[in-house]
Amino acid sequence: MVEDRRRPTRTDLKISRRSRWLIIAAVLTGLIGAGAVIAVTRATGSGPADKPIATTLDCRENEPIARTLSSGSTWAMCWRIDPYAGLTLTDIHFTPAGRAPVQVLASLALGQLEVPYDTGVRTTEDITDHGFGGRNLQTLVDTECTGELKSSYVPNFGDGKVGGGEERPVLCVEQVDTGIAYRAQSGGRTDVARGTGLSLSTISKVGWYEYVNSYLFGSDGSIRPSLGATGDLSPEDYTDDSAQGRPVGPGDHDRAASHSHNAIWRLHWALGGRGGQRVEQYDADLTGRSGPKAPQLSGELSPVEAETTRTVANRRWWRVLNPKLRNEDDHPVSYQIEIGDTDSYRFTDESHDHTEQDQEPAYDIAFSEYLECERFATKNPDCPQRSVLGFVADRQPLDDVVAWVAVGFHHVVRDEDQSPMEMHWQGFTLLPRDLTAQRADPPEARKSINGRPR
Ligand SMILES: [Cu+2]
Repeated sequence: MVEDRRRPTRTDLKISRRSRWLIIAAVLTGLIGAGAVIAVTRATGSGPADKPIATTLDCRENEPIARTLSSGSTWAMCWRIDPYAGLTLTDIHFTPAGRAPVQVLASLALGQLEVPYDTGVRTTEDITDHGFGGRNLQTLVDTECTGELKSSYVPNFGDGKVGGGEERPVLCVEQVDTGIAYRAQSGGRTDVARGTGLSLSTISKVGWYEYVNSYLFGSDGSIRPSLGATGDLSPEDYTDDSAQGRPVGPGDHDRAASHSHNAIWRLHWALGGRGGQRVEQYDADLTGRSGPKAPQLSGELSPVEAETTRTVANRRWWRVLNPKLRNEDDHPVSYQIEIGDTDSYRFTDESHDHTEQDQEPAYDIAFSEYLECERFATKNPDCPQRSVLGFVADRQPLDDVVAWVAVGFHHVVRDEDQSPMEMHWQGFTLLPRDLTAQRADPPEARKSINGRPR
């Protein structure tokens, strides 16, 4: 992807990636005690707002997860292990401090993970061909998780109709420090607070790679899905071509092939409940005019009314809203989808003849109308359409919205990838936009500030 198409605001994602990497690396290498970086995890249901929302959740397979974070706000949801998608979160609710719960998503999971090598000799579709569940889903131990391990029944093969299965600890639930949430100094006083986040993660080993499938739910209502990759480089994928790999051995020897980790997440929206969801795209651009001190920009939201695919651009983001659900300022409640750092891609399954048009990235985000069988972005079985491009082809109007967020990472191998590989991360951010009329947890001295201060 060319540089000017990248979104400029990647700080949040980078910080969360780095801090998570530090935490995982430090814990795995035993350099720090668990308490040094990570706050003590509260038991499920112990927070003041946990009980009401958690007890209303009708979770079919496992007990609900609920945590009240530093802001006094609560996240609550159900979880299960899908044989293919792996960790699948459903009925995701956010309860801002002192307010009523708001459903955000009906479900959230990986929709595909493809790893094509630059040599063109190999590609794997890890979700549909191998699966993040089943035996690929790893049993976790305390060194991998400083919080609480949760068990689920995991079939050994497919849906478990044959071959049996086992109840195993596979989900790590941690409460993590997310740094300074806010700081404001004026009139001789300083208001400052740190934030916490609820981190849910599993590990799946597919071939030589081991993936950390992670979701971070922030005290600010944010959600950060991310995928970390470690394990080992594929010993079968080395090349003599210097344009398709980098040497990891001494001198110019042993060129490990470059490759891509093309991930896509499936987000079934349910802001205030399923249906009645609307999508908008925001774009801002220079007007060509200038004020006395700076160039003038013009930005606007435009409706995305029918199924479609879109690509990232500078100063572009999307939001899903429920026009009937309003905050105390009478603004519609929405969530913003921020795609940060990505190497845009086209799934190999969508590029059969490798024509010039085939080489263009297909999309960075797609919006489709919910259909139960449309679960995977490519190689989708038992459905009229095989892939996202097929799902959106008939341009149905959007109401029960599924967003497909594609984030690619082109992995040019370095010496540090041996061995095991340093963790590399890819992901994106969902931010609440106008869910509450102010931040969920204003300090006492700031509670009166809602609009231009008089
Ligand atoms: Cu890689």
